[in-house]
Formats: sequence, C-alpha cells, structure tokens
Amino acid sequence: MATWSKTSLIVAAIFLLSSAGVAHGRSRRFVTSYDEPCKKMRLYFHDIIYDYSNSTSNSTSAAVTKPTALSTAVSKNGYFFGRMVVFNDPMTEGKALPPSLEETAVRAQGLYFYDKKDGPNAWLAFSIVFNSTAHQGTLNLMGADPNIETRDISIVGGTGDFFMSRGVATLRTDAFEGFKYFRLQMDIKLYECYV
Ligand SMILES: *[C@@H]1O[C@H](CO)[C@@H](O)[C@H](O)[C@H]1NC(C)=O
Ligand SMILES: *[C@@H]1O[C@H](CO)[C@@H](O)[C@H](O)[C@H]1NC(C)=O
Ligand SMILES: CC(=O)N[C@H]1CO[C@H](CO)[C@@H](O)[C@@H]1O
Repeated sequence: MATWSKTSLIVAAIFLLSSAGVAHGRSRRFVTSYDEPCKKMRLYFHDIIYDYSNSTSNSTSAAVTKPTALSTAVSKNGYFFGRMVVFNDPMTEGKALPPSLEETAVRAQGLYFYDKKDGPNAWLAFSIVFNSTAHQGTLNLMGADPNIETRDISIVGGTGDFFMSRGVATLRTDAFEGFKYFRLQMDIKLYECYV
C-alpha cells in the first residue's frame, strides 16, 4: 500500500466508483446533497391488522406477542407495552387499497413494537421492497414513531437501485381504524443516492 502512488490510488478509486455506478446496467452518478433531497417519493403504507374477525387473507400484519404481566397491569386501550407486530404490507402511490393486498410492486416488510406503558408510542424497523419497472431494490428504515402528527425516521441504507442510499422519511397518520387498519403517508427524501 505504501508503495502505491497517489495517481494509482485515484485511478483505483475511480474504477471502484464507476463499477458501482454501472452495476445495474446503466451509468449513474452518486449524489450527496444535504440541502436538497436527490430523490423524493410519496408512498402510502397500509397496515391491515389481523383482528380475529377479518378473513386471514385480508390481513397483512399481526401481533406476535401476548400481553406481558407489566403491560396487563399498566396499559390501557390495548397499547400493550412490548406488543410487537410483524407486517408484510402493501405500499401504494395513492391512498386506495390495491386490488390484491398480497401482490404489489412495493411492499413494507418488518416490525413495530409499542414502547410506552400507556399510549401508542412505537418503534419501527422495516424494509421497503421495490419490485416494479421503475425500481428494483430495497430501502431500510428505522426509528422512533411517537404519537405526534408528523415524525421522521431514518433511512439507513439501501440495495439495488437504492445502493448506499440514505435519508429521512416523514410519516403522517393518514387514516386510523383502531387495531384493524391504519394508513401512513410516507414522504421519502434521500440525501445520498445514485441519480
Ligand atoms: C376480505 O376481502 C374479500 C376480498 O376483498 C372480501 O370479499 C371480504 O368481504 C373481506 N372480508 C372481511 C371480513 O373484511
Ligand atoms: C417481482 O415481480 C414479478 C412480476 O412482476 C414476479 O414474477 C416476481 O416473483 C416478483 N419478485 C418478488 C421477489 O416478489
Ligand atoms: C382491510 C379490511 O378488509 N378491513 C375490514 C375488516 O373487517 C371490518 C369489519 O369486520 C371492516 O370494516 C374492514 O373494512
């Protein structure tokens, strides 16, 4: 390494960057722009929770924990402390539910759990999986989801078309029907991405 000239290091760096850029069959440029997002998308996240009355095929999300002794003692209105929900939810560009809940070009796959003793304060970790003509790849998101009107979670990375992407997603609850259904508006803003 010590014997490498500056020029050969630069040549190697350019080679590595350009091979990443053409990895998906087209030449792309990596942009880092903290003032303005290099990419913006609005998607709606539909969480259709198995509520023991809807048919199982209508549900894309389910609680995977039983209430703990602590949550039974302190939680009200079903916001059980420690309640964890695993989902494989449809995501859409518009607000309407898609015709098929199981087969959409964009999915949100992951989990959330309630982390407040007496209210709907959650923590989210999931991937947005893109399988469309526009995008192939994933974005990985995580962060605190407090019970306030808009909240930001981190986009910590990506794969495929979103290789090495990072940014922020602003969430807003757009519809809420108790423990049966809720819809989140997600404004995805990438500040590091290939364009
Ligand atoms: C489940 O979905 C099917 C198809 O959309 C619908 O016909 C049925 O009424 C739904 N069932 C419930 C309980 O919502
Ligand atoms: C992606 O979509 C195609 C059809 O458009 C489907 O055949 C394929 O199984 C999907 N892949 C995944 C991983 O869902
Ligand atoms: C998404 C979905 O189909 N939700 C339905 C679950 O069942 C209730 C009635 O039991 C309907 O009101 C929801 O629309």
